[in-house]
Amino acid sequence: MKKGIKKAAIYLIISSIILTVFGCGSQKTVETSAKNKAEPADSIQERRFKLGVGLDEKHSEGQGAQKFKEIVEKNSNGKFNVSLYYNNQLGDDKQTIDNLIGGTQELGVISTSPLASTVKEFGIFDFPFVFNNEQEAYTILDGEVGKTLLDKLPSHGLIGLGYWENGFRNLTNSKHPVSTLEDFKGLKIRTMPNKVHLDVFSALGANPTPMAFSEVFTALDSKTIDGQENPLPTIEIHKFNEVQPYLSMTNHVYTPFIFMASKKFWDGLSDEEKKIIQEAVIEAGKYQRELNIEQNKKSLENLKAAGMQVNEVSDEEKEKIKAVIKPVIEQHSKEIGEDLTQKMYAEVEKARKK
Ligand code: TK8
Repeated sequence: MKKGIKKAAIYLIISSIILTVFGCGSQKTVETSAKNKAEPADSIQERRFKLGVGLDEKHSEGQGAQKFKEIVEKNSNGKFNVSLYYNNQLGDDKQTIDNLIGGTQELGVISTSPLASTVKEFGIFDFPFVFNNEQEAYTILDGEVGKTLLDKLPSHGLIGLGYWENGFRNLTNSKHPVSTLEDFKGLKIRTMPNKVHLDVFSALGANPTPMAFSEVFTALDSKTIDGQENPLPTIEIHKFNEVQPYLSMTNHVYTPFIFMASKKFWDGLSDEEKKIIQEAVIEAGKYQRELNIEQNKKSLENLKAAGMQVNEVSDEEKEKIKAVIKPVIEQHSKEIGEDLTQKMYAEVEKARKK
C-alpha cells in the first residue's frame, strides 16, 4: 500500500516535469491553433502598457486614445491597463518609431510622414492633392494599398494596426496671406521630417526646414521660421493662431495617422490579446475620424473668431501649384515604385466613379 502511494507520487512529479518542460514548448501551437478553438480564459494576462500620442488630450487624436483605453480595458475584463501620454511626452514622431522598435514603448500614434524614412513607400501619402475628401482617403487607407504598407512594417520591428486621421493640411504664416503661387516665395516654412514635403516646398520657392512638431510653437513665436502647415484642429488646439496671423486654405495634402505597436511587445501577446487590441484600434479609429471631421469644421470657425485672417486659394492657382510640383512627384514616384503609386491613383479613380 505504502509502496503504491510512493509510486503514484513519483509518477505525479515526473509527469509535472514533463508538462513544464514540454508544455511550454507547445504553447505556440496552442496559440496559433486558437483561432479554431475557444481560447482558455487565462489567455488574457494582466498587462500594463503605454500609448503615446503627439497631440493634446483635447484633439481627436487624444480623444481617440482615451476611447481606445476604455475599449481595451473593458474587453480585457480589466486585465489590461493602458497609460496614456499626450503631447509627445514619450518623444516626437521619430522618437516614437525608435521607442517602438526598441520595445521601450508598447503603442504609439504618429503621422505616417516621418515613417517614410523607415519604410519609403509611406511617402505616397505625402503626395499633394491626391484626395478630394476624407472618404476617398479612407478607401485607400482601409483598402489594398493601405494594407500593403502595413505589411511592410514587421520586418522593421513595427506592427501597423490601422490608420486614424490627422487630416488635410493648411498653411499658416506671419508674413502675408498666401493665395498665389508667388506668395510661397522665400517663406521659411517648417515641414515634417519628410523628403516629399521638403521637395514640394522647395519647388514652390519656399525655404523649408524639417522640425519635430514639439518645437514648432517656439520656432514660430521667436520668428526663427515664418510659417508651418497642419490641419485646422492642430492649429487651434496648439494655439498656433496666437503667433500666426495668416491662414491659407491650401488643403494641399492629407496626412493619415498610423497606430502602431512594438513588435517586441506584440510577439509576446496571445491571439486573444492581439484581437482585443486590434479591434479596439479600429473601433476607436472610427470614433476618432468622425470627431476629427467635426473638429475640423469647428476649428475654422473658432480660428476666424479668434482673429486669424483666412483666405481661400482659387482652383486656378491650385492648378499652377500642381504643375510646378509635378516633376517632384514624378521623381518620388519612381523612387518609391511606380506600381504602388499607379495603384493608389487607380483606386482613387475607382472610388470617385462609385
Ligand atoms: C504630432 C504630429 C503632427 C504632424 C506634424 O505627433 O508633425 O506636423 O502633423 O500632428 O504627427
